[in-house]
Amino acid sequence: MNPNSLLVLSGGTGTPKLLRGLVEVFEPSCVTVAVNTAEDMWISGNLVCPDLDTVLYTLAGIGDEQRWWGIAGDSFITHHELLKAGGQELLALGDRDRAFHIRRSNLIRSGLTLSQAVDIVRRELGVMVGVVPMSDDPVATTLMTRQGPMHFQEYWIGSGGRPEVERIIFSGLDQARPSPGLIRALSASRAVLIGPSNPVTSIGPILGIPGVRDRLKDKTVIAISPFCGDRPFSGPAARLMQAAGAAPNDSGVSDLLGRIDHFVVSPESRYPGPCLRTDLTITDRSDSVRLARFIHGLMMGEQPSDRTGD
Ligand code: GDP
Ligand code: FO1
Repeated sequence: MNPNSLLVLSGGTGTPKLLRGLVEVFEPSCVTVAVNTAEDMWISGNLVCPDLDTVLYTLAGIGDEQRWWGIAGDSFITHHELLKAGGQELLALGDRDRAFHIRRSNLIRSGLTLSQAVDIVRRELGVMVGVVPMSDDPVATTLMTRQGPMHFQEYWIGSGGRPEVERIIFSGLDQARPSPGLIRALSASRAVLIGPSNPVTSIGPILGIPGVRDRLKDKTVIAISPFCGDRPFSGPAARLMQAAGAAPNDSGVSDLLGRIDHFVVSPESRYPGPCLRTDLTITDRSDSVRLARFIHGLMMGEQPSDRTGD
């Protein structure tokens, strides 16, 4: 086990924001990011992996850091032509973004696994950090709503996140195996960082892969909350946490994540358990670097003075 190696669990917004700084503070070759694939979808004949793509584009320095999806400055000519021709496309796919989907899907069609295809695209993008899908087996997030079952993207984009969610199902998760890269990182890493991602739809599937939670037992687990006080920084985390039977706050985050050695919450949080408090707002690169240094300190055994609840 390498004392400096770090496994990061990621979705497609909060954790990518943190990754910008993390790669400046940690040696890139010591970091592996395992990314949620339960929101992936085949669209217009190609596999779209929103969380994997945001992580890769962010680390390659080409991501759209306003929307936190797609490529900065991308055009949408193909998407609009398709709609004009009477076609449908649930996600607005940018032209350059689509080129990466085509490249990756062709690699998969030629017989490679998702992991192998992602690794080729990662290297082509010049990304030095390890980026791996959580699994090569398909997992799909279905939200059971009052209007019937919906794929995550149908709920979030097709219906604007409005339908009331009663239950969340991850089809295929029980049979999914961790990807080879995730298995390697679980063996090699002393510490696991659960990034500030949605604990239900982004981190939930990664921790839900049979065997993964068990492998965290001998690790130092650091978790960064996606909440600012009583509210998530963005997105549907609160509603989806309630649908998953958890309180929509840091206590619910902690319940969903399980054992955590260092739970980092915002200064405004009313979390009653042991935790560390620091500003979790990540607006620009400097916020991200500051938080990454804080995490590095925790990994090196520094005990910040603002630890409470022990
Ligand atoms: P998704 O895949 O797009 O849902 O993205 P993630 O699951 O990676 O991240 C979504 C979560 O990121 C939301 O629950 C937000 O509250 C959280 N988030 C967004 N911006 C920030 C931020 O600046 N700081 C922190 N700590 N969390 C954030
Ligand atoms: N989110 C949107 O709200 N509208 C879109 O048109 C959209 C397109 C899109 C295309 C590629 C991609 O990788 C992500 C895209 N997203 C879009 C984001 C995505 O639907 C979700 O925010 C994530 O799946 C949540 O992780």
